Amino acid sequence: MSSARLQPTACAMLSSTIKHHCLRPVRNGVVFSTTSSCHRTNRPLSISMSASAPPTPLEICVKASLTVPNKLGDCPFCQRVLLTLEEKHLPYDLKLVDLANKPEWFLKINAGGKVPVLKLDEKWVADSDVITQSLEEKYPQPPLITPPEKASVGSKIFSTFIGFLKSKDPNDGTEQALLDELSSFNDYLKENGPFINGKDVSAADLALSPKLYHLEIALGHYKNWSVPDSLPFVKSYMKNNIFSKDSFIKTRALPEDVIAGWRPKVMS
Ligand SMILES: N[C@@H](CCC(=O)N[C@@H](CS)C(=O)NCC(=O)O)C(=O)O
Repeated sequence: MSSARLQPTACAMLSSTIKHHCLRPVRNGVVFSTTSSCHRTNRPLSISMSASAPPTPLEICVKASLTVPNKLGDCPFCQRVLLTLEEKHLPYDLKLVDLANKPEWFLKINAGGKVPVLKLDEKWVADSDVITQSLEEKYPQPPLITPPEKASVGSKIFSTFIGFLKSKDPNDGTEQALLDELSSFNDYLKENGPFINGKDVSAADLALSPKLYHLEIALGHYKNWSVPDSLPFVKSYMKNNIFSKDSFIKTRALPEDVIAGWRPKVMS
């Protein structure tokens, strides 16, 4: 176990409550501990905490970086939950888990051995679908609900991306399958954007956007491929609407980790 030293400079500009959270000590089995608000230097406390924010930061186990010690790793499901916490202005403590060598304390919390896992009401909750749903119920403000009829928009992009990424045969149709999904998404955004539910970000964007980030980095690296210019709404959604959001920048994985994370799948 190692610990990351937190820089108190940014924290010092926040309230004493937040400052206390920023300087929380590293605990048993926890590689790194920080809170959601540590990096925000210019937000008044009244905005950075929701009305019903928990009295102490929510504990969340996430994947650790494969390439840099004490850094958040490349799990899109973890980023989805972190984005939800950020968008709801909920403070949290990250527990970085080395998935190649899962510690005992983590397997005790979650025998399934997968991240993310979030502690809510003294219970550890697994699976990003369940976690984000539970957060919405417990902390409804600001609401991030995507209407059911829009909730599955773009939901086939990730599987078709993986199919193309793993493909060794350029003529097997996997690239076209991905292009078809991206093209439908482009048409959808053109009619309904800029976000999946219109003008505001919602849960469906927070589920899809980490996957698009993986797509961009992994296909760029392993296939020298990028989203074509013929899909301007998808390109703009990624670059201007999502990837440039504060919450996204703060919770994204390092590109080196995304590349390292997909390597076994590409090589298999
Ligand atoms: N359906 C789960 C998937 C989570 C998942 O696959 N997490 C991966 C990391 S990206 C994991 O923990 N893998 C470790 C393992 O399978 O042993 C969710 O949405 O949370």
